[in-house]
Amino acid sequence: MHLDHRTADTATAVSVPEVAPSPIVKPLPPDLFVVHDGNAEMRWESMRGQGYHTPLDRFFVRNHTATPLIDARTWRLRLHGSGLRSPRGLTYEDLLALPATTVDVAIECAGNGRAFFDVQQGEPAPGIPWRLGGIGVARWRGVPLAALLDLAGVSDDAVDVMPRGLDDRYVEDGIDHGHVRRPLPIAKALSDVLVAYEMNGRPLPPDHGFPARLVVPGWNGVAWIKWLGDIEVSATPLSSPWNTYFYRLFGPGHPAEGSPVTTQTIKSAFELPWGATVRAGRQHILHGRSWSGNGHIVRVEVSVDGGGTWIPAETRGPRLARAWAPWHVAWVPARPGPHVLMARATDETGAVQPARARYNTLGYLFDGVVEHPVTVIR
Ligand SMILES: Nc1nc2c(c(=O)[nH]1)N[C@H]1C(S)=C(S)[C@@H](COP(=O)(O)O)O[C@H]1N2
Ligand SMILES: [Mo]
Repeated sequence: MHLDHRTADTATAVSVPEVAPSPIVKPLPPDLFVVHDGNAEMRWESMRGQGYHTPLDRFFVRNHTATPLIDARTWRLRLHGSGLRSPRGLTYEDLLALPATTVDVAIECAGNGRAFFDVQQGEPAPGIPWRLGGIGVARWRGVPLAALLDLAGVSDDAVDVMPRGLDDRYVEDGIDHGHVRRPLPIAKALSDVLVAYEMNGRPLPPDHGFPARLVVPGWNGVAWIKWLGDIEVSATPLSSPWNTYFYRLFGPGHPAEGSPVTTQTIKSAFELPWGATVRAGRQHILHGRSWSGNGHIVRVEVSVDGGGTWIPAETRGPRLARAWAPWHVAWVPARPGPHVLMARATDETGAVQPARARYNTLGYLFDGVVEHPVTVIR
């Protein structure tokens, strides 16, 4: 393997990525997605009958600007900063030639579930009004970040690691926040983070970060920088708008300066259309999945009477920590009319989904029990 020893300056001369004609490259058929401007939410009914992983054709997309089309032949990943003794650049071939690891983990946007702060709690928050489809589980393959930093001579005094994307600079309300980037503490960076180039056995699709993205198990989606261009390793603390302002919890019960969102929270979803129609007097098997950033799911209960009584659901298949636990429960609806279905999960730390989520001004980490409307017909 020939590692590229070009310095930071010459390595920035890589060609500027092309921008695709639409913000998201892959097709977004309405039976698989709800589109929110340049972002696409998976419809949960599209997971019905699927295996453990989310197929790529229905995997949610969250872009601050638009998917860039990057040429792997000219692409370089630049490792630089005061915390490295031998900064270097890697080509796509270099990356593929290094020993790789595979993990099955979920990526979830911190704003997943935000719509329910408004519709269930009367506490609207700005941002993409995701219901529960801002999550997916994939099999990711890539090189441990620890191995790359080792090659670049990470020093003992390194404290923060800042990956940065090659997509356009993010401009909001006339403020240019620069390229999407967010620091990770060195301890997390050296533990289980991957520089991934494969998703479900395929090269990363353009919308999910081709040629390489970060995989940060258990941490919220924004830490998983797509279209990696460079990674700065610093001996002094780093910050970006994505950890000082965006993706911070502000509001009652939170510190005045806010606290950064790192791990994800606990949630459950039914693999049913929103407002599904079901027939009375016959048995239905309700399927769903629950997940938590804290660890694996130990219990799921379902209510078909708006929270009056709870029935234990049966989990099937794996229920990996940092991915999800598929489950099902039988239901024979007796009475026609509108019904509310609820699912409530408990994880290995004992965390249970509350009836009401704790509000924060930017609407992150909704963990409340979601009221899923269905109509029972004769
Ligand atoms: N470079 C870059 N990386 C990014 C983003 C982005 O806009 N640009 N969005 C982040 C956010 S907020 C999320 S939730 C995830 C979404 O990953 P996906 O589109 O592959 O599902 O990517 C993260 N990485
Ligand atoms: Mo996100």
